[in-house]
Amino acid sequence: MTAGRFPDGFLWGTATAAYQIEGAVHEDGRGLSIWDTFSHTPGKTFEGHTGDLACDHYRRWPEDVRLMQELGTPAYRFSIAWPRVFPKGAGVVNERGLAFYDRLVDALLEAKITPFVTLYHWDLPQALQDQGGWAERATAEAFAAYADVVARRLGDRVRYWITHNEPWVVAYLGHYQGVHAPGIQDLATAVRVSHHLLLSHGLATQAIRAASRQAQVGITLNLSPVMPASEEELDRQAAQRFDGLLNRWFLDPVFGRGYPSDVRELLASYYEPPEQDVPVIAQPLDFLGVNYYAPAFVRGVRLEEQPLGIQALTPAELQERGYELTDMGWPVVPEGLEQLLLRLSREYGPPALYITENGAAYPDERVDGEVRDERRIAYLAAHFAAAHRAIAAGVPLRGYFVWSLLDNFEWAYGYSKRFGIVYVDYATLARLPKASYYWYREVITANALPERE
Ligand code: IFM
Repeated sequence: MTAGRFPDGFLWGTATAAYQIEGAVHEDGRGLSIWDTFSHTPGKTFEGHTGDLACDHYRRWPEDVRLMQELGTPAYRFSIAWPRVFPKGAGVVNERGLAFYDRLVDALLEAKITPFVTLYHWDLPQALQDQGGWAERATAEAFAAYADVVARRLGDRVRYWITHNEPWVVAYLGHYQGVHAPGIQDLATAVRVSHHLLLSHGLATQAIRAASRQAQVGITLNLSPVMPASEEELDRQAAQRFDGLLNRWFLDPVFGRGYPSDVRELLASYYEPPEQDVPVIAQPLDFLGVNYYAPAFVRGVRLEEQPLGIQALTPAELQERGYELTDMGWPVVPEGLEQLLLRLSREYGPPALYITENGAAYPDERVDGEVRDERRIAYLAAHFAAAHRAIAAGVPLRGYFVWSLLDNFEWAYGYSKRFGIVYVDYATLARLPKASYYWYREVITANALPERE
């Protein structure tokens, strides 16, 4: 690899998720998801925002594919809405829902864009939640049945499959902190859920492989280096614990090592995953998807005071320590990405890695018909450079998906946070490529980082 250039065939892309962009929540027989319920519950999202209309991608997808084609991205990661395929979560397949993804896949291939399909990006059918959701083992089985149907339908054209997006977020933000759907606040439930998500990953991987011989299957985890607030023992132990909960609890079983014993012990009084499931989770993977935004900075709290003994540093504290923050209050630390990729490669030896999400929210404004998002360009440039250094050091990184193609529904933050490289005017739903879109196009064309000015 020559200086600044990425390997030939490197897959540049953008990423989105169904509930965040599609809208059309009652169209073509779609059933309700837990995010419909949650976002319509007063007080749960910023100013009561919902995904009812979102970016109206369900109707405007041809324009969005055109935007990708003009960008020149060789790949696109999107998710399938389970409640479009199975409005009740299981049972009768909704043909019209499947047909939407069929058309989208065909259009992408026509535009020479390789689809990366995520099967679960947080929109569980409400009907399954009504029966206990991910806290129930039956949901893992229903997920495998859904994976089977989708893989049989699209598997002749889709090669890359991602079972889950960020199971830690689903388990902890959805079932412990309760700030995501379904809004449960119970640690024991969160741990159970994390196990059923991992089990369902294993079952779905088997189903996808049985349905399509060309399938390349992976899982996307949100991973971060964890930094202690200080060198004090209490903080260092908290960092070790959080690394266990966030990173190792998911990586270790997926890579065939079983659950890490220190975390098992920490969580034992809440839930103990059954041993017989561990080999199911450990299906050989074709790749690991990594979502990286920032490291985690934590301080220790006595376990008698708080169940996990971990407290995240606040954005104000991070700023005091000199970190630049994005609009999410997340610190900009590109070296964290390099460090993470090196660790994954060294400790887990994945056959291939993809950065399945990386990007930043900034309060973009349209001025004279342009969005000059220089800070996003700087963020991406620094992270691309970090990825480049990791590749040069031997990490098998094969592609990079920028989050996100479009500004979209940022979950509990509604439309108040903009991550897109294309600006969406929510009053008209018009799309306007930002400066970062044109900058990214240059990177892709050159397959290299632009010369420094
Ligand atoms: O918007 C989310 C996405 O759905 C999952 N990963 C993080 C993004 C930014 O918060």
